[in-house]
Amino acid sequence: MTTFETYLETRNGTVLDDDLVVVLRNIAEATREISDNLRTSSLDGLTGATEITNVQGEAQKPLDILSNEIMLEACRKSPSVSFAVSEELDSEVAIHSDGKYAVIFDPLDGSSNLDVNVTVGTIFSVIRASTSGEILKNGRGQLIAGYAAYGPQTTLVLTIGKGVQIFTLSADGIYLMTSADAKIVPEAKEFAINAARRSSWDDAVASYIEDAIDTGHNMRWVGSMVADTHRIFNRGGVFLYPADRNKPASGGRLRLLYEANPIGLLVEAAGGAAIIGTSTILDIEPTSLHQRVPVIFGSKNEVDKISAAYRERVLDA
Ligand code: P6P
Repeated sequence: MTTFETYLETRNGTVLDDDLVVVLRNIAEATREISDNLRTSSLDGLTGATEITNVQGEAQKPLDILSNEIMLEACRKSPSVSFAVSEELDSEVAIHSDGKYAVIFDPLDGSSNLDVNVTVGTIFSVIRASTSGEILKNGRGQLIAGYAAYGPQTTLVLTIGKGVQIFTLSADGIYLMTSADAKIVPEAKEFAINAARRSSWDDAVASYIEDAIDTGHNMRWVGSMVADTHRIFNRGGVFLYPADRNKPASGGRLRLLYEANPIGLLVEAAGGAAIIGTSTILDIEPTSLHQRVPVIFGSKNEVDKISAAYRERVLDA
């Protein structure tokens, strides 16, 4: 099996520059360290919540803080990193004044699942940015995007510009390639949505879900986007976190820069689709670091049905 180090040496046939190889190696090392800390968190007093509320208005978990620090350390160890943007921090953090890449991440997504031992993940994205003014660029400017899923296995899923590769962490702490070119099947009969929020769905989503149920689709909702995403990579399906029709200005729950964009790039690189409605996630021009957007992604044929439903409503309006 190909090791992650061999993958870095060959760059998977892309032109990834040496500086980005260093960044990616340090991010992968950070995910290994986060994985190690998760495995014994109940033994190390790293469960529960702190008294600290983050910029999202959420109570930080000890592992949120620890994972954030581990990712920041990965950035500091990478001389070419100019800034770090984290879900846990109000604004970008200056790392190296002569850096040319920004690392954007959600250090521990789904952390509300930690105490119940459900899969959580780290989501990351790397863009070219020498100044803070260059950070807000659309998702098609991402040079690297990926996530680590901390579940029964620890898996690293990433794209460096040529398809999607999946690595599994071995017992001795080495990422081994388990898929050289992961694809999302275009058809699937499974959707992921929080059905408790049905009253907030717009008509396009409501009609898609109603049709899906009528045609025998199954539902899965983990409450951890990385876990739902990894299932879609494994067997297809569609994930929906639409905007609240009663609070359209809220944009939805998920964040553009460090959740929707990296997942969107991975999904498109694997032959899937990722939209907010009638437009694609990767073409949204960001206006703020913690901007929230509606998120619908997965099997292309399913996402196309939803996009068509949105277009119909725009035409009917
Ligand atoms: P809800 C986790 O907090 C998260 O950001 C995603 O990982 C997950 O898909 C979603 O929120 C769950 O949201 O409203 O079902 O709790």
